Amino acid sequence: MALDELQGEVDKVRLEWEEALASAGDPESLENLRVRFLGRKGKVSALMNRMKELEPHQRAEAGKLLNSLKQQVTDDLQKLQQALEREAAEQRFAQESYDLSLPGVWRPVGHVHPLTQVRLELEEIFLRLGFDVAAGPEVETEYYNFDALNIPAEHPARDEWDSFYVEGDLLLRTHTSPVQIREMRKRRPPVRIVCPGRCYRRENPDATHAQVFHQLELLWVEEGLTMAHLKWIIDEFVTAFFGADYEMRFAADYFPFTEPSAQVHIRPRSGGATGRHHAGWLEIGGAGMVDPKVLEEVEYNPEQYTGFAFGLGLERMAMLRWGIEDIRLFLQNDPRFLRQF
Ligand code: FA5
Repeated sequence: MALDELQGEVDKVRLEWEEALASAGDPESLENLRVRFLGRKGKVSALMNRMKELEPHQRAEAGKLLNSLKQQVTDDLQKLQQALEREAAEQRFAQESYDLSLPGVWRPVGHVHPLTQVRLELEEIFLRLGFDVAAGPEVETEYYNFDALNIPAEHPARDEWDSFYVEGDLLLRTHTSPVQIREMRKRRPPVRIVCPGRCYRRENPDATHAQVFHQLELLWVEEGLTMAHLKWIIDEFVTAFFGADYEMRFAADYFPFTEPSAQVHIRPRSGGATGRHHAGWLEIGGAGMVDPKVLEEVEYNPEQYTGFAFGLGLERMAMLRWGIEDIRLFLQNDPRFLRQF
């Protein structure tokens, strides 16, 4: 084959290409064209194969011819493909419309459980007042839960009808007070700790009693502490947590591990209900001066040190704050309830 013959073939294929291109109007026919011209058995490749029929000195020239054809086909294909894509996008945009007034897609995000909110807030308040946050085991020995706290063997709480026993003398702690003993054993005065945690009692559940609930224990032991300091601390935290509209008072009570002991009551200063809150005095926990027998048990000298403690029900705090009337709601994990906090 001579060079001009090849030139003729190239021109023919080019012409065919240009005609074919003019009629291609969608991605599928474009792909067919690509195969027809650039595919392994396509027209351009067929011409390339014929190079070997040329004299060697003509091959460089022939290569240029063929490459320019191949380049043109490749460029045209690419341009047409881009044009088709652009056209398709424009068509789609013309058909689609956006209603900017539609509400967005709401993605549910979890949040902190109301009881955890109360716990974190109380921890924050007591940290500011100089207390450490401590923790103790939920499975306790009778010694820490009762004996060390001066709760005698015949006390009804020690009955298996009132407490959940695990085995032997192990039980689920009925209050957070055993942490007092554990922490006093670990530290030397001054001791200032709070301990929030889960407690368990064999109760008949009702709107204000659960079998699993939370307390926050507070303990301060140092030289020269009196009931007035206890009252001051409670006042501080009631104001910090509930606001200045609340006041507190003590009512006489009995706990084996404190002497004297008191119930802590709070109420709105106005005396009436504020918002969703209750009217009248409400008990939020127990308190008192640490009994000297308890101090002796941890080898603190009761002649030198005095201390006070209190235990609050966290559910009670949350119920007061938000006007929740049934304690069982905290454990049911019903999103309709939880979403409100
Ligand atoms: C005690 O548990 C004492 N350890 C508190 C204490 C600590 C007194 C330090 C003195 C010094 P009491 O059994 O009253 O006391 O419980 C304290 C609070 O825990 C109650 O006021 C109540 O808010 C909460 N509470 C008790 N039992 C339940 C229950 N079954 N369900 C929900 N909350 C409870």
